[in-house]
Amino acid sequence: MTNHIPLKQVWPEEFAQRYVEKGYWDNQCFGELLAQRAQQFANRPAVIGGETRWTYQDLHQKASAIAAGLLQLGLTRGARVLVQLPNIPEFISVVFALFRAGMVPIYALPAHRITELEHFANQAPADAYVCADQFEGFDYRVLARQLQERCPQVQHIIVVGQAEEFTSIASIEDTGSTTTPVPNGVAAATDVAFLQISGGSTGLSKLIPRTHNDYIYTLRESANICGLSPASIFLAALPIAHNFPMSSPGFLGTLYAGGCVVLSPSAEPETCFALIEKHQATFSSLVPPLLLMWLEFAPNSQHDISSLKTMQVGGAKLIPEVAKRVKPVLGIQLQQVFGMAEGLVNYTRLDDDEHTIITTQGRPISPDDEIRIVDDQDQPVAQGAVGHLLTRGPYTLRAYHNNPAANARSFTADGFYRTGDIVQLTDKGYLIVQGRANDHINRAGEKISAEEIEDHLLAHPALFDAAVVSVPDEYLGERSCAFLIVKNNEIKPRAIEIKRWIRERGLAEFKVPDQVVFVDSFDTTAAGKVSRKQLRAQLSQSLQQNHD
Ligand code: OOB
Repeated sequence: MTNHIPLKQVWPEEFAQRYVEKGYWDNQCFGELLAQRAQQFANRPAVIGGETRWTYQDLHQKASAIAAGLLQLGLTRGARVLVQLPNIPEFISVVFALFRAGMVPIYALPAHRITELEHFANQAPADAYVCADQFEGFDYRVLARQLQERCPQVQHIIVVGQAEEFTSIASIEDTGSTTTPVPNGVAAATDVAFLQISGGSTGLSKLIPRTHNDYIYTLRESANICGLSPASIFLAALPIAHNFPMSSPGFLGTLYAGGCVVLSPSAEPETCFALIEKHQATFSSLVPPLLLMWLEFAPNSQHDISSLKTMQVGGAKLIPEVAKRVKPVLGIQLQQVFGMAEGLVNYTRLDDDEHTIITTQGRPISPDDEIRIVDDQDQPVAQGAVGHLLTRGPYTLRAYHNNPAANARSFTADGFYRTGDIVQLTDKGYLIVQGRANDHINRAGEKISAEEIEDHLLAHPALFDAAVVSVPDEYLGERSCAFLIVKNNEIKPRAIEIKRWIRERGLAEFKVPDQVVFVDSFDTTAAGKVSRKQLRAQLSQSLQQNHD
């Protein structure tokens, strides 16, 4: 078993000092936070999922027992644990157990498959993997076996449900409940609490280290900004491994405020409306394409969703025409959220005027979130002009985990993170997102790196070249289109074969190109060589023109 020293994310001393002095970082770790909430809200409901209902006490006891059980198993403080769980209560008990024991979860999405898991497991590197037995017809134990074969450093496989040859979470909890409890505050607040997955704008996903201090600060402020209280009931509709439903204010913000989290297995309006009515949910969060589905569904629904007061919408651009419909159709207050797993989160405020709520993506959480908007040469643009968003602050990362090449690209010399977003700053300090500088496809809030998919396409024996571009889509916001050139003398594969190829490479379903177009050449009109970026822009445009 690897002996880890706890991971740190380092801010320069003067910044760290300022963030402590201003009270942003309050030196608490997640283990202590849950213990405190269990005292304050002992018998109040904390988590509901399916037939399971846990009070704060229950959640605390389970997290304590699982933490002790994980140590019994041989994992130690600082161990890195790949967690791939759907929206089930054990997601929450397991991550709090890991926080409590000073171990570091890495959040894979339920949609990820072996190629992505292998990458995370190597990059971390991971000592253990926690998965569900099955979800939505997919057997994660099969994935666990592949992972064990490919990544022998992943020594422990822990399964929620039927474990087969692996260790069940229930047995870990049982063992742990009879052993000495782990202290609440074993982790330092300055330790990395978990590794979040980046959208992966260039190539493979990067790992984002977030500390107890910086993340708990965002929870406290998000809970305030969103008006949460112990009476708040959050319907978690999106997969909670995403940063947005995790903490903006999400399930962790809800628990921070002493509220109750209701876990939905899917974001489909039919499932969610029934759960809202049943549990009297007061708020939820959605990406724009799902909001559209909810808006279509609502007028014909028999469910009473009048308990719902606010809806956070983010992850991708919400167009004002859709934003305008939220209040009249759903009868709830819209709150736009523009955030990133790397840190910076912006919210429209509940008392902002309608125009601001509908036309902007909000303003930063913290007075110490520094925003810089620059041109291609990193020079500040005029006030109100469009440019690249750079940011630094008390909860924005200073470096990715184990990735010097990405770090060299992603930060300025003075520590600003290059978000890759093209924005405009209003004179009231609100951001309006205009687009992306780099080539990723924002497919219904899931980020896909064009380069990553191109690499997999180029491995196909019949393909000579590939360019993956984003195309505007009425429902998804953006969809992916793969332009392909076949090798001389090769027979053109069918689109369905190309899609199968990507699936069989072990990638998440959302990365399978929505559309495949074969071309004879990348007919670049510009003289000489064009960059991949220009090429993708031209191809995307050609497709749109053909459709006009
Ligand atoms: C959230 O986090 P990520 O890490 O999956 O993706 C971040 C990227 C941003 O850089 C931006 O390109 C896009 O997603 N994005 C938006 C947006 N919110 C995120 N683009 C336009 N309008 C918005 N409202 O997606 C995320 C994390 C925390 C809170 C909310 C979203």
